[in-house]
Amino acid sequence: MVIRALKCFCIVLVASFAADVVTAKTVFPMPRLESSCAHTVVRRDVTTLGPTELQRFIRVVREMHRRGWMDGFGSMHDHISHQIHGNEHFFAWHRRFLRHFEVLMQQIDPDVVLPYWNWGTFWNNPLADPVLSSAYFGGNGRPGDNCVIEGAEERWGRNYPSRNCLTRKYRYGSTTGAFWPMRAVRDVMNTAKTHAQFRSRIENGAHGIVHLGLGGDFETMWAPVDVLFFMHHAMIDKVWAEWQSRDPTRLHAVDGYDAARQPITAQTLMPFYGEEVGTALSTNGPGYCYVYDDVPSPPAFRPRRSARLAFNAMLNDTQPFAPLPPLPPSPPSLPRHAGNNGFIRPRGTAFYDKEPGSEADSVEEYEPPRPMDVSWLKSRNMDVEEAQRMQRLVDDVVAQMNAERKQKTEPVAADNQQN
Ligand SMILES: [Cu+2]
Repeated sequence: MVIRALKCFCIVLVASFAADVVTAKTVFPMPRLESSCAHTVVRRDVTTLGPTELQRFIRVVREMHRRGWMDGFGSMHDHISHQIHGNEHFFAWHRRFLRHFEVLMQQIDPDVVLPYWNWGTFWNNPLADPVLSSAYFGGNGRPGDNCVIEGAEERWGRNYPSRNCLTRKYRYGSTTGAFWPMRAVRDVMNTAKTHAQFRSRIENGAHGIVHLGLGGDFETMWAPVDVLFFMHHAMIDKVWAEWQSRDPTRLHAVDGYDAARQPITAQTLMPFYGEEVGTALSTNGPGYCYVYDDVPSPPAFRPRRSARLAFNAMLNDTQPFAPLPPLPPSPPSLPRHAGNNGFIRPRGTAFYDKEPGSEADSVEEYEPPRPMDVSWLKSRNMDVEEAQRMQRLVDDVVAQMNAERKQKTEPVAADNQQN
């Protein structure tokens, strides 16, 4: 009876939770990470989840929302935003943040894994992206109040930074504008040599354009109130993991600076979590324990003793909620798919059968993403010059893609003339 009353009290506390990370600490769980990996899971493209898997994922995030945890993530991210953006904490800190989210998901359903949103698939026409449809996470907010009223987050409210509905407000009214094609992202992967270069180019390019394009809460520092934030950042994390996979030293060392212009090393502590940056450099390092479906897995990781000790921090392990009743098990994933370079491939019927490029190929010419507004870049403390350099890069890559498409059709015309 007493326990029951306490539980109710917690829920009331969560429901009235607002605007303060100190409040968040008492009701928002911050479990420690495990010091090893019992097993390693595969993060997959959300559109390759089967219907049952997708339903389980949606069920879990709805429960997280009900418990007020999305407000906790939004508040936390907003409170330390200047420490984790625009400097070399960006990648490692967000990897830790996503893992925090995933661990809380697994407190509700241990078999659910965070999927990623591959905005590269429909970069040229995000309106056709199933992830932004009512079958997944919904698209634009409705006219007038910008509330999201379709998809997994249909009619969600939020309590941070104020009581309102969850909003999105597409950059051009009814459209987001284009995102980055993967070819331009790979161009950055191929040319960035240091962590600092890579971080700055990704953060001020492919990463920013998605936040700005979706608008509403998504373009603010409390964007983590929207689950799509975690799926967008899982994609960014995957891009980092792919860049890391090209040079094993990137799994052990970082370079660059923090917000106070102090050098960052693998021993620097991450803001808020208080764990060493080095502990977040490998996706399947202790406490992280995941790989991406189309990125080569980092080698198995043996923690140094000091790394193990670094999982400390002012974290508590409150679990004030009763577990949900069990769900039917997901269909198992195929271990390996022949002819796929040994990458782990999802199995099963995808909820949505994507045909990569089919949408984009029907248009005359690809349009590159439009430049991000200087005022928005400045309001988010982003690097205006880097964003402009990235704009030139993506413009060039898209122009090249258009030229190649023209070439593909022109030889046919030449042949016809000869006949
Ligand atoms: Cu962020």
